[in-house]
Amino acid sequence: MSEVTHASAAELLEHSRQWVDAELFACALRLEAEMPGRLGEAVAYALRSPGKRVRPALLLAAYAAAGGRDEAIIGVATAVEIVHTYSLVHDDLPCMDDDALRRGRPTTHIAFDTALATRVGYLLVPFAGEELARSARAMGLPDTAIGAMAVELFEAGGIRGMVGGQWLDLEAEGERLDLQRLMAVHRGKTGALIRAAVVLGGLAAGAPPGALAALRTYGEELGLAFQVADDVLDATATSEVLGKTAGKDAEVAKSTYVGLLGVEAAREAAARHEALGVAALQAAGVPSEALAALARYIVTRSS
Ligand code: GRG
Repeated sequence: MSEVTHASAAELLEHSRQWVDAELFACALRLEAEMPGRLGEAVAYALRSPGKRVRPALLLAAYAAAGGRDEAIIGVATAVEIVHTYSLVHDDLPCMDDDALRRGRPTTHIAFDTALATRVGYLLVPFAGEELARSARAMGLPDTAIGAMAVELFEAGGIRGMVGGQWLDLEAEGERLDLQRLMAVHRGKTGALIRAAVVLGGLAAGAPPGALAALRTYGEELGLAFQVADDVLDATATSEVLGKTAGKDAEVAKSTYVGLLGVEAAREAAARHEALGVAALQAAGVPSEALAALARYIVTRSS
């Protein structure tokens, strides 16, 4: 596996994008062959949509920081991106955020239809599980490690993570949440999968308990920072730059960091979470310029 500890965030993301895109496109081809017709086309459309690939980049950097060197790790990173892809397809559905634009293209239910987009999401979840297990086995990881990785990913995707956070978020529309409740939404909806990406990198590399705990703290802090930065971008950037509809939070009166604190204080909050995450790694002696660079990118990104 190529060395990633000294690269800039832009290089890390480009490396991750090229590597994970090749895997995602291969998955899309396989699924299209297995499911001829509109369903196969819709799954492939979702898998091929051009994201930033932040979660795979975090996973690859955490894996390298914990001493991992096996190239089959890309399959584990792809599994996390597939769970993320499902969440975007479902998040955009009319029964959730009801959005027509994602990653600069029509959302899956607009390009196809709502029933197909719903099925695409449901198909992608077990497919991510297969991808995770297949890659972890190819790496020769013991069943205990594979089990721990599966629990990490699917708990993060479930009621104690992404589904739970999204649920709270949808229920709270039009309501003014205090900072504590808003943090719980952000930690679940967005933070849990980002934390899982980082922890999976550590688990796959066989990181010792202290390093794993530090990676978990880093993932937790950066997951929160990611959504705070997202709140700022929703309020300050254009749809063209974001590739998704900007200004949506204000439109549906969603509680956000920007709504509660204002843009500047929200930016400062994101930077505080970045600092806490990076400090946890330093305190545990986990050396990673790559994870520090990605943390900086997460809070300063423009899309
Ligand atoms: C059953 C209630 C229920 C929920 C289903 C759909 C869902 C689970 C959860 C939605 C989670 C979600 C989409 C959270 C937003 C996370 C977020 C900030 C996404 C944008 O991530 P980026 O910027 O996007 O990394 P790209 O496009 O670059 O991959």
